[in-house]
Amino acid sequence: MRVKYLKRDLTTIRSFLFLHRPKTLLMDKHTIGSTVGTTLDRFINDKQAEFPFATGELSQLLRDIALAGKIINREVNKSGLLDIAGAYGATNVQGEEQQKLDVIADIRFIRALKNGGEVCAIVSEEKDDLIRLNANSRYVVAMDPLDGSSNIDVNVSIGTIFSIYRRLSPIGTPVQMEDVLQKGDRQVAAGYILYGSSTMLVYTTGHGVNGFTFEPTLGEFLLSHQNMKCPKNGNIYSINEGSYQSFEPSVKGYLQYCKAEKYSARYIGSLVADFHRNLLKGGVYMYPSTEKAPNGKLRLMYECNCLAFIIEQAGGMATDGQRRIMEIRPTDLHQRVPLFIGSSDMVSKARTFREG
Ligand code: AHM
Ligand code: MG
Repeated sequence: MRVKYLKRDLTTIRSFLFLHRPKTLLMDKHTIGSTVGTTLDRFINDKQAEFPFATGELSQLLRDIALAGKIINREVNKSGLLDIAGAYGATNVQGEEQQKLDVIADIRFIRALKNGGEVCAIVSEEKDDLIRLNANSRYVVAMDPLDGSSNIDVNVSIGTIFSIYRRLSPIGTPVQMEDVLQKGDRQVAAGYILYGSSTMLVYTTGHGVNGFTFEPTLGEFLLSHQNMKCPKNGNIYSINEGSYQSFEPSVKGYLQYCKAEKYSARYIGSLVADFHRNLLKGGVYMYPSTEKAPNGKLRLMYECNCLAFIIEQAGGMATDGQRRIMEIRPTDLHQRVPLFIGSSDMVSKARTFREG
């Protein structure tokens, strides 16, 4: 009898304790009410306030580029569903087959920059000649609207690359070639948009590098990678080793070194994606001269200079195997140069093989 009462009491106590247990929340209030973070627009505005004589034109231009990036992101994301993947049926000035999305991205970018009104001229990978826009504007843009586009059909990451220069000739006069053919160290801003597992915009105005991830439901780029730094050293090398036989002895020598060091080989064949990975993890990307491409494949004005500016701002290095990329004076809109870019120790090491 006593045991029975005891059991009943215990049950009552347990029920009491259960009902009055301290409440544990499934999510703490910081997580549930966390802020969305800094939007790209807000970040650009805040940074502009740091320059006392800024006119807001560069900020507007960066916003125009971000808008074009959002539109291209939309097109890229549905490319498997619509008839916009695959070859366009024409070749560009470098004799490369254009993809439909190359052409779409080019049109979208030029339109966004034209409507924005802050640009006097554009150099595009997809256009033979200079595109002249508003002569009353201050800025020149060099861009590859969609890099790595041979990867579109197979759903692999691709990117947009851009460089911004301030014109040298007076505003209101026709744009001159000297406004456009400036060395990379004259860039006022540069960046890329990576259409990857998420879409990211990374840019610099010469005060460090910041990365923004696209939040599709808000339609905003949000600050996700503040003050990005490239590790000084790494263990990833990225190169199209299929062309090994035609590499210079110095490049072959460095590749032997990478293997002896047991580095990992990673090559997507999409410059922005390969560059982005190496920027975050540490590594070196190389496109040296080959038999097929004696000056390398990549273009100085809208592929190499832009990424060189970003990597230097992140503490890394970019050379053509010997010279600093940003000190090479362009003589042609579509000029090619070999590229060695990434962690400073790795790019320096590659150079030592050339020096013997
Ligand atoms: P593209 O501008 O025609 O897309 O060519 C540039 C691309 C880079 O993204 C990539 O790193 C390189 O070409 C790959 O070239 P390869 O296939 O010769 O390795
Ligand atoms: Mg390209």
